[in-house]
Amino acid sequence: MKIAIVCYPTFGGSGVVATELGLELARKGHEIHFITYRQPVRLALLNPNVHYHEVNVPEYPLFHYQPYELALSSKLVDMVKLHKIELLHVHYAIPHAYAGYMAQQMLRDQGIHIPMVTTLHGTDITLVGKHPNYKTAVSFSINKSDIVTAVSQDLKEETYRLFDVKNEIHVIPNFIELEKHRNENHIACQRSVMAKKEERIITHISNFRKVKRIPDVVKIFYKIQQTIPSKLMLVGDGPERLPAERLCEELGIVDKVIFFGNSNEIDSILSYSDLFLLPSETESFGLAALEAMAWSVPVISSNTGGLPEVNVQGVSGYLAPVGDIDAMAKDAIAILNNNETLATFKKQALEVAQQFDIALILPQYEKLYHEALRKS
Ligand code: GMT
Repeated sequence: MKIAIVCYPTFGGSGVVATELGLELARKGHEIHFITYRQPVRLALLNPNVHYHEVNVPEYPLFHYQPYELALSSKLVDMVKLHKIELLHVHYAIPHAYAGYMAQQMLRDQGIHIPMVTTLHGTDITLVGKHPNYKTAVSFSINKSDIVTAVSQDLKEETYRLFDVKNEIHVIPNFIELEKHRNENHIACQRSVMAKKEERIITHISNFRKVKRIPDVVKIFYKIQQTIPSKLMLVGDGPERLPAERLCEELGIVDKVIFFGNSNEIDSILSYSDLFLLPSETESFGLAALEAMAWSVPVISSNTGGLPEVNVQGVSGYLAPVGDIDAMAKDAIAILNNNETLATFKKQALEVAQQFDIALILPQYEKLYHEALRKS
């Protein structure tokens, strides 16, 4: 099948999922065309079935806002015609589903019928999409999609609750490529760079936005390190990073926290981690938690959104209400306190992650692609 994948090329979860999905589809013999404004961070163009087409938005002083949707929909039309693409898979409703619908209409005018699959990732629904300024267009583009998927049952329910959506929403959870985690060659940096032998390594990875509750991450760690010799690895960058650095200073734990910024060493860091913290305000899935679990790292998270569908209470880790720093620190200490308990949780975290292996998830997308092609 020839498939165009539209996504955000950044470190965000939706871009990562879209890229890994495209790469795996290409490995299975599909021809994949990534269409976006920059080469996606996890995209290595070493596969003859993978193509990347950049969307350029020419700057013009008249425009206060440069019209990305316009450029994207034009690019989609051109690439569909040039490469005989059969299906559009857009990740993140705003503005991708909207631009995809426009491309479909332009192509229809030229006698080309191409179906569109839209995958909802979370913030396009729960944070940004529900804003009154976007809601009408988001509802419209979801309803106009031939197939709609959501990355968790919770996100599906939220979409029906917040929008006037008539379509069926199929739940296809995010996935992990477990083979990769068995390949030791990925481990580049040394554990000794992060912590002493006797110290536990605690990690958080995100885009450092308000929704991730970074101060909670720091405060939970502050409590943990009072009982357990440990270090905190903070990976990622965003508006909450600077306040977090200040908070570490205030709490006197600067020497126990490493800020990595946006790193390509995520696999190495996770491979040495003993615990992952994700106390988010909301999280439609929590891909970072799943990535940690795939490296046998137990998770302490909030019990919000789709997180309980990924992190299983008392099995892969523990969940607590948003903002309950004391409970999260107490649960973390319970896991880290002795080697046997930690080993049990590590083993269980991996077992839960195995249920999200890409080999189980990919066929679910392929099935829906065939359904979309039949419909169009
Ligand atoms: O978490 C973010 O702020 C990034 C955002 C995105 O769109 O890339 O992540 C969302 O999609 C991920 C992939 O499906 C999910 O794992 C995240 O839970 C979701 N984020 C939120 O719902 C806050």
